[in-house]
Amino acid sequence: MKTSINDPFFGRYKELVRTRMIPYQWKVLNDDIDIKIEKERNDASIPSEKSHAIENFKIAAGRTKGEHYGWVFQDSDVYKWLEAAAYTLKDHRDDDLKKITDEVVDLIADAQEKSGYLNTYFTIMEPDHKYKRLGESHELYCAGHFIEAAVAYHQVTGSKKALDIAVKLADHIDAVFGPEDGMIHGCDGHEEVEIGLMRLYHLTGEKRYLKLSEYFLLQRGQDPDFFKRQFREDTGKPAIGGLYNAPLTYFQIHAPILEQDTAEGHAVRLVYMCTALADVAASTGNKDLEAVCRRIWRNIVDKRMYITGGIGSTVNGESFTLDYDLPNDTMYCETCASIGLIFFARQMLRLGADGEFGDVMERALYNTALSGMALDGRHFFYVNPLEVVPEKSEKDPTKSHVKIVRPDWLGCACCPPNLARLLASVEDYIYTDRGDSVLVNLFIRSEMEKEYEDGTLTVTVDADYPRDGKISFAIKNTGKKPAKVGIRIPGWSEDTQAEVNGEKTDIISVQGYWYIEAGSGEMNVTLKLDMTPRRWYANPLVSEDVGKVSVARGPQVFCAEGVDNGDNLHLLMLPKSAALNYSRDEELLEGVGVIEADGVRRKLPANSGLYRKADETATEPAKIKMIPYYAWANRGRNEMRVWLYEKE
Ligand code: FUB
Ligand code: ZN
Repeated sequence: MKTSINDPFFGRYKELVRTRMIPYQWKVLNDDIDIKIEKERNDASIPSEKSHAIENFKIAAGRTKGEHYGWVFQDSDVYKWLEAAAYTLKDHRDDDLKKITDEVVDLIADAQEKSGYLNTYFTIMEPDHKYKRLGESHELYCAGHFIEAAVAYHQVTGSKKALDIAVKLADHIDAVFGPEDGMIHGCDGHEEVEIGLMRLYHLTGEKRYLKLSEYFLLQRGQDPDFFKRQFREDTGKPAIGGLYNAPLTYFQIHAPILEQDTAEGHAVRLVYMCTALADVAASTGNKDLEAVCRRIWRNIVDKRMYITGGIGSTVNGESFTLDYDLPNDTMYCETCASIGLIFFARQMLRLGADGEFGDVMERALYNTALSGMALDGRHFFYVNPLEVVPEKSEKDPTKSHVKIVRPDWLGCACCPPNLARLLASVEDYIYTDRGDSVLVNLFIRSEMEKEYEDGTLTVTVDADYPRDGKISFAIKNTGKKPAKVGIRIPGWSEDTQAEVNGEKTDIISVQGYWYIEAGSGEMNVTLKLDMTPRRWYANPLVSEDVGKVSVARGPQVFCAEGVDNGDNLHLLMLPKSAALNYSRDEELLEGVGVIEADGVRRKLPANSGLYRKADETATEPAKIKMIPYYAWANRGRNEMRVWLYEKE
């Protein structure tokens, strides 16, 4: 299946990745730009003086001398950047960038040890402690990111060198880890290598990589004391303070993976684990693994996901907490976690054609993932709140992780290059090839081509989405056998209209997809999604959202900002009956939809005392103006709120 895009909305993002993110991040990784690197929360131990990521490789490669600097997983910033650059090169020939990326691959090759081992921290700082503190070491996590980058780079450029490093690394890991005597019976504290190994398996067809990925997954929870035992026994110095004491749930090792039912622990780890699990399940047909994916998926979507597609309710361990615990102002909602949820949804679509997977993918993509970056492509959120009062972030230590505006860069820079690689490859999420059918999951102007039986199936999507809900599909089948194209009918669209070859048609949706039989020749399908702005309410068990309402149009959740509505957004109320008026403002925030409503604002009482016997509920009219959530915090220091109080 070949896919290309030419989309007004994501086209801008892809250009931003190519022209801004890639060059900017390259400079940051080389410490070649004067920026302020912020700690992601108040914690003196966070390394935030510089990135040093490329320098670490130079030292490990023996090209320069010095010490490793940064997080123990700093290498992964380079790998994710390389992967993003690879996707960019697929769209655009760029000899200068290709020269840089080839040199990066050379540098990584030089940093790789003869055995195949690759990790600058341990090569430089603790060569005798490799794989001895897997709970914190991120050695396999980094390996997974390199393998992902190498597969992408090889696929785009044909680079044999990148692939050779990856194969050597994977073979080395395969020789060290496994159930046999004399091998390490363990896994990494942070899932990721499982994803990389599956990508290498898909590229090479080498079953050992699939087996190893499956081994690491099934190893989770088999020996719950493994990480702590390693910590106790190793004489090296801990690289990440506090991980020693992390609960078993943090690493998803509290129970054997086949017995896990709920989304527990560190959110990015959990969704990376599920991504690999769903991939292995889809690739092997293992129903037990599939059942775990489905159970954890249900738990996330029904009880632990924000309306913005954010996940992770607490800064403590960057983790899930409990069902319906979705605080709006102390949450985590890490950008990487929503990116991981998108990865997970994509793999779930291989396990079953269920529109909910597409709905969640779209929710996370258009809201929290995009909110992770400023419109200029050079500032990034790690944490994506649903409610911000700047002074509280500045003065309340429990909210130090809730940034008010996106920093230039972060001490822990996992999110910016992760977002770059997602956006640079967004076309890979639009379609799912299910063998007997092709699903269209996202409404992005694009073209998909697939060799099909005795001909070619082409689907061309024309859309200006999410600005407009009209989507046209030109389906061409040059073969004789009819092809099946499943178009996602979003759960949020209340009144969806359709035409086939100009004739109004009823939509028969099977689990959220409408299947079109495309015989030999060409046909045109038009979908009109209901883009009416709508109110959304949370399950009343979400205590934080009781009495509150949020507003969305299509896939986009909207929010109110202080710059449009004044401070003290908690005094603002959206009446149940107020019309939600939508318009476009091309001058605002690079062109956004705006929703306005006649609201009210609680008046402040004349007596400024803190407590009173009678509630003074006097209100005054107030115009409410809302913008898409992803675009918030692009106009300076500012209050923001997704959930507004509702007035009867
Ligand atoms: O541990 C590596 C990355 O750093 C995680 O994925 C993020 O959540 C951050 O903790
Ligand atoms: Zn991140």
